[in-house]
Amino acid sequence: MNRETYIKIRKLIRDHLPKNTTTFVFSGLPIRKSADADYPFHANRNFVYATGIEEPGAVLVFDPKGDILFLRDVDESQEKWVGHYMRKEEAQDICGIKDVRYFEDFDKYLNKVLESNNRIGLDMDHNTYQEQVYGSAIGMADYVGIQRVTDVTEIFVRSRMVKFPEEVDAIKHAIKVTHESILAMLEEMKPDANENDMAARFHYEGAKQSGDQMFETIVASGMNGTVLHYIKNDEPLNDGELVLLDLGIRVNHYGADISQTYPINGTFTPRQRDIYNVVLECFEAVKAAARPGVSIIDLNELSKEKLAQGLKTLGLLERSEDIGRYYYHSVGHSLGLDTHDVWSDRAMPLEPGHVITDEPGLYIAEEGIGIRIETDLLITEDGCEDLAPFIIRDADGIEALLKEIHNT
Ligand SMILES: [Mn+2]
Repeated sequence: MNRETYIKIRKLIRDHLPKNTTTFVFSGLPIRKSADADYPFHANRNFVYATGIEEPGAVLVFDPKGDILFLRDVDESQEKWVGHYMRKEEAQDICGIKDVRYFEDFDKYLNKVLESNNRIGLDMDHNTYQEQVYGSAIGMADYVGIQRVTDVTEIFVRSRMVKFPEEVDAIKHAIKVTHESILAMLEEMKPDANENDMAARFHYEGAKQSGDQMFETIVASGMNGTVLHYIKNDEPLNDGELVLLDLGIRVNHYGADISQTYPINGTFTPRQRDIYNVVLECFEAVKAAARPGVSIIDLNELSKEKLAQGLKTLGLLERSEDIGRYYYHSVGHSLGLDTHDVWSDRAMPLEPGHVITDEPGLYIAEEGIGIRIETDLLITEDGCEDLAPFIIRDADGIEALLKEIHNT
């Protein structure tokens, strides 16, 4: 996103911040993996939301006089080991904050703030695992005294739930890359190949377009498809079984969350097709119902009804209230900078600008069948927009697509 968007986002946050408060938002510090190695750094999403910057050890300050960004002090010898440290000019260019300083000036600045009567605003809902003073909200609250602190997390949550058009564009781009990567990985889908052939190809295609995994990729064939978050992805693809994909590429901080289910040999069995169609009908019903005023709980109740109805027709279920045997998650969640993005309440009515997933599924363990279909919906004034309309989901269309991909 461009710097004007980040300026807009910070203005929105600032408009909701309490008066006479100086608010600090930490990017966070890397987490130690083992010995002298850290996990790849992943900044506090509220910090990224307001800056577009993924640098560790940075602090965004909403000073009553204007925004200030502190970057970690440049360490040229460390740069030879771990790579580039962001400079002032680069940060200014990305986020549009003019007053960028290095951390060596932070103490002096903080002392000035503490001498004033201002309260301290902190985004408390993150980095609780970090103990370093100045590295985290917790450390800072300890340092300045908790009685002087106002938690501003809710302001970020409320703001992040409703997406700016530029954020929707970023999600759409991630979905496009995800779609292209799925088409490529289908070339690897054939009996006796392995789940990891497909997963590796998906990651390769995403990386070629500067993407990484929004969450751990799920390539779950046969019985594995009945485990909601199966991520081992190392079993053979068996002839006659289905493979359930739940995956998303993230590009420029925003990612997709898409699920598709395919017959490994290219053709659904009649039984698989019947169950698949129950899920697809539910998926379409949720899409038709998603609009302002409806809640995620409402959509989930609709899903349970639809799925139960379908399974009764197939003779798999007698009583609707037993649907929990075959459907045991919720039909959707908010999507944005996080896969399960911030959300205040599942009973809250949807509003234009929300982005949620539509992902019903059925998991028939006794038959080794797991099916999930998922897209990402933008709630509009009078309904919703499917952000992945180009993905083929009907059973005939899927079989035709697989024929084309495998030249059969
Ligand atoms: Mn999802």
